[in-house]
Amino acid sequence: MDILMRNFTNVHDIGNLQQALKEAFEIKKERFKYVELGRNKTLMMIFFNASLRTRLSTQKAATNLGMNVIVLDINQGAWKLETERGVIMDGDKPEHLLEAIPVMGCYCDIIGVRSFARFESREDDYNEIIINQFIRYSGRPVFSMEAATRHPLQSFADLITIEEYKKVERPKVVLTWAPHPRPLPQAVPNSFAEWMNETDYEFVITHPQGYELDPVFVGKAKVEYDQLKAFEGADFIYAKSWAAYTGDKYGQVLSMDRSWTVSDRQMGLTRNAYFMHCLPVRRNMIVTDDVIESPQSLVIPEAANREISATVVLKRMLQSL
Ligand code: AN0
Ligand code: CP
Repeated sequence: MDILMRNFTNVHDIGNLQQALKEAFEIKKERFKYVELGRNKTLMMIFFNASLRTRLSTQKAATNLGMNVIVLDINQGAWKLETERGVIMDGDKPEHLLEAIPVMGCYCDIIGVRSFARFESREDDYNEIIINQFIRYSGRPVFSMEAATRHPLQSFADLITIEEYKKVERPKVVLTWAPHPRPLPQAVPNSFAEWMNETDYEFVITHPQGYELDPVFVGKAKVEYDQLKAFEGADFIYAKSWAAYTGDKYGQVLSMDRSWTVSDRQMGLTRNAYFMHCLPVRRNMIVTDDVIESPQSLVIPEAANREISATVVLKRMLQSL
C-alpha cells in the first residue's frame, strides 16, 4: 500500500523510518522503477538561496520518476519579493509573495522550496513563515529543500548513509559544532538531531558554551561540552557549524576557536569513526584536509544519497496526488 505524504518538512512527515529506509534501498537498487509515476507531472523548485547538491540531486530524483522540472532562482531573474503582509510597497520589491505563490502553484503539481533562516527575527525563522506560506497559499504539496529550521532531505540521506556504513547495531553518533567565519543556520544540526532522536543510536551533541540548540531538537540527546570526551568511542562524527540560537545572541558567531576543527587529533579518539558533513564545507575551518580526504570520509557517498532521499520523497508525494 502506498504511504500518503502531502507535505515533507520534518521527520514526522515521513512516518516509520524503517519503512522509509526500505524504500530508499529499493530505489537505490532500481532507481528508475517508478519512472512512469511522474509522467506529465511538473516539479517546481524555488530557490531563495544558493545550492549545488539540493538543486542537482532533486532534479535528478524528479527525472528518475519521469517528471518535468522547472527551477526558479528568486534572486536571479525573478522579481524581488516582499514577504511581510501590510507593508506599503514603495521600496525595491515589485511583487508580493502572496500573489507569487499561488501563481507558481498554477504551473506545477509539486513545489520544493529552499529558504534559509534570515536571522532577523528568531520568532519568524522558527515559525517557518516562508515555507508555511507556500503550504498555505500554493494549493500544491510542498517539500523543504532546507527551510529556516530544518533540512529533512539532507537528514534522510544522512540516515541512509549511516545505515549503509554502520558496523554495530547501535552506533555512537556525535554531532559536533565547528568554527566558520560566517553565521550559518541551525537547520542542518536541528534536523540531524531530530532524525537521530527517532533512531535507537547513541546520540551525542558537542559544542562550546553558548551554542546550545533549541531543546525541541536536542530532545533526548546527550550534550557534552568537552569535544574530546564526546569523540571517545564514536562510530560516526557529523560536523557542522551553526550560529548561536539562544537569547539575544541569536544568529551570531560567538567563537572561531579552531581547536574545534575536526582533525586527526580528535578522530584518533574514536572507534575509527567515519567523518560526515552535508557540504559545502570550508576545509581547515570545519575539518582538516587529511580527515576529509581520508578513507573514513563519507562526504561523497552522503551527497550521492541525496538523490535517493529525494526520489523516495517525490515518489511518495506523487503517489499522494
Ligand atoms: C548552508 C547551511 O549551513 O545551512 C547550507 C548547508 C546545506 N551552508 C552555507 O550557507 C555555507
Ligand atoms: N547539502 C546541501 O544541501 O548542499 P547544497 O546547499 O549545495 O544544496
